[in-house]
Amino acid sequence: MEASRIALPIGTALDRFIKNNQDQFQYASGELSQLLRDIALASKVVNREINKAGLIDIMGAMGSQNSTGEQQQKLDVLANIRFTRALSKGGEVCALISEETESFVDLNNEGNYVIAIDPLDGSSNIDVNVSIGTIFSIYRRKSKVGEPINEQDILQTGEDQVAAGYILYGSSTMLVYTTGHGVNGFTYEPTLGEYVLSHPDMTMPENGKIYSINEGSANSFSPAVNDYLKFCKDNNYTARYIGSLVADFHRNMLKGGIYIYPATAKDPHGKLRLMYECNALSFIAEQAGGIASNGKGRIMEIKPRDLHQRTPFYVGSVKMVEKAIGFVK
Ligand code: P6P
Repeated sequence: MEASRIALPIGTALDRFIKNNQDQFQYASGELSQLLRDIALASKVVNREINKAGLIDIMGAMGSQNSTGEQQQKLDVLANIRFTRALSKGGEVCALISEETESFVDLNNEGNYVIAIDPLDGSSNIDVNVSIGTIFSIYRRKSKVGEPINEQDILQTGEDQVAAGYILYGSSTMLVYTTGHGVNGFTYEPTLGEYVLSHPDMTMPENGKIYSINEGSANSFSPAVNDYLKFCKDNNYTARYIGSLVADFHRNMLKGGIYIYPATAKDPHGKLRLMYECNALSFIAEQAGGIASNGKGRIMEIKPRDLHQRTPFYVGSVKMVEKAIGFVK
């Protein structure tokens, strides 16, 4: 039985919130707290660079590709450097999995955590000033400190996450995370340089009328997916698709809804990546009372085979995801 928590007031600084909730965490030695601070610090630097992207020459493509063959935007590379540097200096992370690097990065320190991160998701939206995000999952190292990093450290199932979160660089910048005790949202106050509690104990509405999918690919959706989309239209649902996963997910967290990226002709296993996109958002969704599925079962039960493995993704309000899975299963 969890000790009753004294609810912290809106406006509580992130550092204070982390400290007050540190004892909830099974490894309460403060390491995870430091790791969350390291992520928050890096996000403030990335946020600053995003906010001035239009003013200095960091917009546009690098002319290089990332590990999954996608065009790297300059801010993708900058964000990856910033998070890698902050996590390496923080000393709590021994290995890092990133969309931007082919293999895992051994940070050569004695940290007890492994992080999987998409440093800047939706980066193709940077040049058109649409919200983008950072997504991260945190795992406990399985191997002993001093032993080499091994596959058991790197390819962990979503159920093994000890924390997960996202940063949304939108009309305001928000950090939303869970350590398995509910979900809390913090809004960045730039004049203070602080994240402050703005959305305590976030819960995803059980139902909703917003569906989020790229219908431009409908010709290659399965008949079952198209049958579900017809159900949505017949029931006067609203279509909302920003094309930036964190932004679409966050809206559904607040208003209720479903986000779907199914298998398509171009991406027969789905486009989104299990390790650094879907697992983190699935942990958050479930902690907020939602559901996350690959169309057959829980995302968080998928045993990863590869760092950059893709999966179909159905995530959002319980009633909506259950309905959609009823069509596709
Ligand atoms: P499409 C961005 O590249 C991303 O990974 C997600 O942020 C977004 O939801 C999705 O891909 C958009 O993909 O194929 O609809 O352009």
